[in-house]
Amino acid sequence: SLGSDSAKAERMFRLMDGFLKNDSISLQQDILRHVEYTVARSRFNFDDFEAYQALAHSVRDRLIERSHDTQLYFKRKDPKRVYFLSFEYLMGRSLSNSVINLGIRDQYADALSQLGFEFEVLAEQEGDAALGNGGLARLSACQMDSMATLDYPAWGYGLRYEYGLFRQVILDGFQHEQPDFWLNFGNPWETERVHVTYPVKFYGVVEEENLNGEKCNVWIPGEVVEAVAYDNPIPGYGTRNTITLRLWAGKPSDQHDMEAYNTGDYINAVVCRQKAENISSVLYPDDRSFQGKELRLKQQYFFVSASIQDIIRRFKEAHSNFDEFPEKVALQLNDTHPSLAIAEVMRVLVDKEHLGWNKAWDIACKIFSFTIHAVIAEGLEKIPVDLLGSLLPRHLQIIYEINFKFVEELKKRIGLDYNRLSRMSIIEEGAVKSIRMANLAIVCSHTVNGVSEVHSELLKAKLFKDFYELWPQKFQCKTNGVTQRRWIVVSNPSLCALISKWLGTEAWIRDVDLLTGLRAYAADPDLQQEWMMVKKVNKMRLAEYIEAMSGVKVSLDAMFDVQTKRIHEYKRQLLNILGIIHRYDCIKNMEKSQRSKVVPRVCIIGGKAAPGYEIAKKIIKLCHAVAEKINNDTDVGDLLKLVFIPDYNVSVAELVIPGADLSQHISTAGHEASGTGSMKFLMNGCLLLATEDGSTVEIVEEIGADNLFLFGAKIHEVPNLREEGSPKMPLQCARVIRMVRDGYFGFKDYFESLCDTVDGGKDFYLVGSDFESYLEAQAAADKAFADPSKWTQMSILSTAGSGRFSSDRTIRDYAEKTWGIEPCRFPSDG
Ligand code: KOT
Repeated sequence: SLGSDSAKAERMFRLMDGFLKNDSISLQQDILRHVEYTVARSRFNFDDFEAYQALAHSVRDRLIERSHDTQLYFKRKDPKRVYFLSFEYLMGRSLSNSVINLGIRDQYADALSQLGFEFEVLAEQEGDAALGNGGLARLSACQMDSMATLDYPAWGYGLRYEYGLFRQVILDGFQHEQPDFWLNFGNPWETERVHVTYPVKFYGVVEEENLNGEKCNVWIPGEVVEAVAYDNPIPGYGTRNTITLRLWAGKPSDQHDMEAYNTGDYINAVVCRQKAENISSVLYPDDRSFQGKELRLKQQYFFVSASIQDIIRRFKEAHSNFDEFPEKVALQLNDTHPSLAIAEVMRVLVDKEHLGWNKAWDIACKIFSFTIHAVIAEGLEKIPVDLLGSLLPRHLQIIYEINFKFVEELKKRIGLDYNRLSRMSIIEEGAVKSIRMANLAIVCSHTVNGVSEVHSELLKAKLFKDFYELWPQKFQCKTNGVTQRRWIVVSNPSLCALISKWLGTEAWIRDVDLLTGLRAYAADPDLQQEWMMVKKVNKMRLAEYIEAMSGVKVSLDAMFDVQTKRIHEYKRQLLNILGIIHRYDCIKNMEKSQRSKVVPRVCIIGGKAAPGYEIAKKIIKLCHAVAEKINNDTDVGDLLKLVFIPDYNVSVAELVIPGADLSQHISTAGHEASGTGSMKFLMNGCLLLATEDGSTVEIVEEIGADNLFLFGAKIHEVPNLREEGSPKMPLQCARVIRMVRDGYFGFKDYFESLCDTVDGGKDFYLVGSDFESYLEAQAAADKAFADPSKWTQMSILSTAGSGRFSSDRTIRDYAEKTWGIEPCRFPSDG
C-alpha cells in the first residue's frame, strides 16, 4: 500500500541521512571515499587523474539524486514529453559543466584546495566525449543543456559509439587518423541500465499470416541483437531538473545464439556473439558524404528500434489507448539519420498493436517533426532499396505503402504531372533504386524546420519547393543557438564574472536577453579597460597552448585571427590560406620602413578533414607548408604567424574561442545552413569576418553591419558568378596561386589538384571571385584593430547582441511551436 511504501521511503531517506550535502567537509569526505572505494587507490597516495575520477564520481552521485527526482516527478505529472532523436552528440567534457549547472563549483574548488588539488587542473584530466562530427552534433549537445535548464520533459536518444570521432594527428603536415577509444579508463558519467534492454531484429523474411480471420504481416528475422541503455545525466542550470541522454550499445542476444550452440559449433558461436557489439562500435567520420553502407543502416535502425520500444513502453506504463499517444509524445528527428523511426512506428502500431493503417498513420503524422541541416540535394540521404529490403524487409514494404498512398493523394491534388510526381516520390527510380529519406520525413512530419532564416527560405524555394507548394504551413524556421552556460560560463569564467558585475546580476545565465544591457556601457572606458584585460588573459592562455602544441611563440599584441571548424571546400579555409600568403607576400615586398604600419596577426586554423576527403587533406597540408615558410622568416617576425591547431574538438574550442579577436565564417554564400561556431565567438566578444550566409545574416540584424566585417558574393549572385568562371580571377589571387604552383612552399605536384579547384576553370566555391572583397574586409579589420577603443566597443556590442543566438531561445520556440510541450519543473530551488 501507499502508506507502507512511503514509510519505507522515509526510512531509507533517514538511513541515507537525507540528500548528499554540499558543504566543504562533506565534499572532501565524498571525494576521499571515492578515491578509496571506487577508484580503489589509497587515500594517501593518488595522482591527478585518480583525483579527477573520484571527483567525477562524487559529482555523478549528485547528478543521480537529481535525475531520480526529476524522473519520478515527470512520472507523477505525466506531461507530454519530447524525445529528441539524434545520431550524434558532441558533449565534450562533463565535469565543469556539471558542477556549474549544479551550482556547486566554488564549493568543489574550495574542497579540493583543502585536499591540496586545484579544480582546473583536475578538470583538464577529462577526455572529450566526441560522439559526433561537427555542427549538427554540438547543436544536439547545446539543445540538451537548454531543454534541461528550461525544465522541459525531454529525453535525448543516441548511440553509444565505442570509438568517437577519430583523433587527428599531424605528421609532417599531413593529417593522420587515430582511433578514439574514449572508454579506455571507464566513463564516470554514464550508468549502464542492465535491465533496460530491447531486442533489435534484422534480415529474414516477411510472411503473411491469418490472425482471427484478418491477414497480417509477420516478420521472421534472421538476426537479433540486444540494445542496452546507458544513461547520461544532463543537469539544468538554476533548477533541480536533470534530464537523461540515453545512448544504446549493442550486446549479444541469447535468443539468437541458442541455435548456434545447439549445432555444436561452440567456438564460432562465441565469436558470432562478439559481432553484435560491432553495431555501435564506431562513428562514421564523414559529415555528409553519403555512402550507403550496410553497417551505417544497421546503426540507424538499431538506434531507432531501441528508442521507439523504450518510448512505447513508457507510454504504456501510464496509458492503454493509442489515441492519447500524440497528446503525450513528440518525436524530433535531427536530420534524416533517424527517420527510419517513421517506418518503425508504423510497424509497431500496425503489426504489433494491431491498429488499422489509417489510424496508425494519423498518429504518426501528429508526433513527428523534422529538422534538416543540409543545403544541397546531393547531401540528402538515400538508401538503396536492395539494401533496405535485405536488412529490413518489413520496413521496405511499409515505406512502399506509405509512398503508394502519398502518391495517390498527390495525384488528386496536382494531377498527372509525372515530373513533379517523380521528384516528390519517396522512391527514387534510376540506376540504383533508392529511398529518399528526406521525402519520407517530410511526408510524415507535421513540421519541417530549417536552421536559419536564409536556410529555411532556401528549403522552400529550392530543395523542397514541390513540398512547400503542397504544404506551405509545414515549413518553419528555427534559427540555431548555442548554450551560454558552456560557451561563456564554463569556457570564459573571467568574461562571465565581468558581465555579471556590469549587469549587476547573474540572471543572464538563464535569461540571455539581459545581455543587451551591456549596450549601455559599450563606450564606457572603465568597462572597455576591464574588457580588454579579460581578452588579454584569454589570449595568454591560448598563446601558451599554441607554444606547447606547435613550438611557435606568438605576440599577445597581435590580432588573433581564428578559423576553426571542419575542413570543407565550401567553408573556404583555402581562401583564408591564400589571403595569408598574400599578406606574407605584401610584407616581403614592402619597404622596411613601412613595416611598422602593419597590424601584426596570428592566424590560427584548426579542424578535421574526413578521412577520405583528399582535397580537404591537401588544405591541411598547405596550411602547414605555408606556416613553415612564414614562421621561420626573420623578415616577418611577429608581423605574421600561422599556426594549425591539431585535433580541434569541444575542449580545444573552449580554449580557442575566448582567446580570439577575430574569427572567420567565410563559406561560399548559400552553402552553410546556419553555422554555430560564429555564435560562440560572438558571445565571447570576438569580431566576425564573414560572408552573408546562414545565420550570419541574422547576426547582422542583431549587431548591425558596422560591427563586423562582411564581404563576398551574396546568395543570389552565386549562380551567375559560377557561370562567368575564372576569367574574373583577380591578379592578386592568380599571383598567390602561382606561388603555390611554382613550389614556393614545396610539394608543388601534391598541391596541383588543389590549385586546380580555383584556377582550373571552374572555381566552384568562388575563391577567386571573392578574393578582392575578402582582402578589403581584412584591411578593414586591420584598421579597426589599430584603434583599441573602437575595437573593444565593437567587441562589447558583439556579446551584447548575442542573446538571440542562445539555444534557450531555439528550444523555447521548438517547445511552443513545434512540440507542444510545457515546462515541468521539480519544485525546489535548484
Ligand atoms: C549532415 C548530413 C547531411 C547533410 C548535412 C549534414 C550536416 C550539416 N552536418 N552538420 N551540419 C551542420 O549543422 C549545423 C547545425 O544545424 C549547421 O549550423 C551547419 O551549417 C551545418 O553544416
